[in-house]
Amino acid sequence: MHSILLTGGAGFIGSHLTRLFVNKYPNYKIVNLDKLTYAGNLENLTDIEHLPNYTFVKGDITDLELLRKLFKEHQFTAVLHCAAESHVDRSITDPLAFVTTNVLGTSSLLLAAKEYWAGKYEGKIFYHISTDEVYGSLGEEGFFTEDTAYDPRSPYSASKASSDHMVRAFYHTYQMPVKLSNCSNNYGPYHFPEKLIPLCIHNIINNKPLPIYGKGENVRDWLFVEDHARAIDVIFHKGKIGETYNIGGHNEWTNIALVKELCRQMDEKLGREEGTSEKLITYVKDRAGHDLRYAIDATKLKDELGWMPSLQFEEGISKTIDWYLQNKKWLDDVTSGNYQKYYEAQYEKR
Ligand code: NAD
Ligand code: TDX
Repeated sequence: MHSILLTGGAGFIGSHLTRLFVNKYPNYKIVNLDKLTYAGNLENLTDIEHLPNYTFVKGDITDLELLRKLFKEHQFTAVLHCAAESHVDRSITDPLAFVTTNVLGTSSLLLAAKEYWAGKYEGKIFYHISTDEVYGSLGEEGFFTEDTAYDPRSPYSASKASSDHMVRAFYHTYQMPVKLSNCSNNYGPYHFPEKLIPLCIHNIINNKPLPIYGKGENVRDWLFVEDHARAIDVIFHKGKIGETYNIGGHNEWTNIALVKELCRQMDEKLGREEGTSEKLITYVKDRAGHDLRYAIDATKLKDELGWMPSLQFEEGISKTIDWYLQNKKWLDDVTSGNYQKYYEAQYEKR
């Protein structure tokens, strides 16, 4: 039995995590605290919002008074901390927004939990969801393990690294019962179309250019989002207090190979002649400080807790494209309004 404060549940990964926990654990009470920034969307949760063990609260994780009030009201026994500013390109334009939410917000949550739990840590969990980007950039060889030294290189990854350090500082200094995981790139339904895969799906549907930064040779390790949520479930329930677990897909793709695979599958699904969508590929100016390669060694998670990815990439990406094709209204809704301004500022001037 848990009463859980889940932050950022209206975002991409948070909505999958909320859905998994609310459905799988009817005895748990899940309170989703989300500020509903451009990335938060309650449409992501319409299938579970009526369930009796789910409550939504609109609010900011930097609001310590609100956090104190919520801890008292709901007597939380656990925190699943997913809320963040998450897009590298936006962090290059507006780094302070990332420091505020990712560093100050995480520290405020830690403080509120520490005050409310007041040293009575039996059965309590503060789970911090983080990224592989904190480890920096790999060359052509090697993998990130849990012991790889931190070397963040973008304002986004530096803010996530800072938040990881604060979580570990609360463990060592105050014995806060923390767990952390660092995951590779996720993909799947409800992914906001500022990120590579949903952006390209959106642009292929609309016959718009597919912007590839630099030469498209950067490598990412892609994991289906539901597999990430399953890994968090396993670590939440079976992982050791004070430990970090890397989560990855064993699934490395250069950006250009990935986009060509998207084009191939979408031509087939849209009944377009083979090669039609590839013509939309457009090389644009590289991202500043663009990390070359991320790749996760998830051996610890497999050996200690038995988790492995369940989906092969070709199957996962096919499911993802189908979801976007069947949910054009979701895509149209999130790409109207402010999205247009973002898109123009990010791409038109390149
Ligand atoms: P997202 O941008 O889709 O969602 C973030 C959510 O947090 C949104 O619902 C937003 O409204 C909310 N939020 C933002 N600022 C807030 C604030 N101050 N207070 C309350 N809520 C706020 O992000 P995502 O891609 O789902 O990532 C979720 C977490 O997983 C992040 O911590 C991210 O660093 C981590 N992560 C993401 C990936 C990935 O590939 N997307 C990979 C590894 C780790
Ligand atoms: O238009 C684009 N063109 C392009 O070539 C975009 C948006 C991206 N790219 C490249 C940059 C990266 O090499 O594609 C790759 C993937 O880019 P993103 O989807 O922006 O993801 P990335 O920068 O790798 O970071 C993601 O993974 C780790 C998430 O956004 C983070 O939240 C997560 O922590």
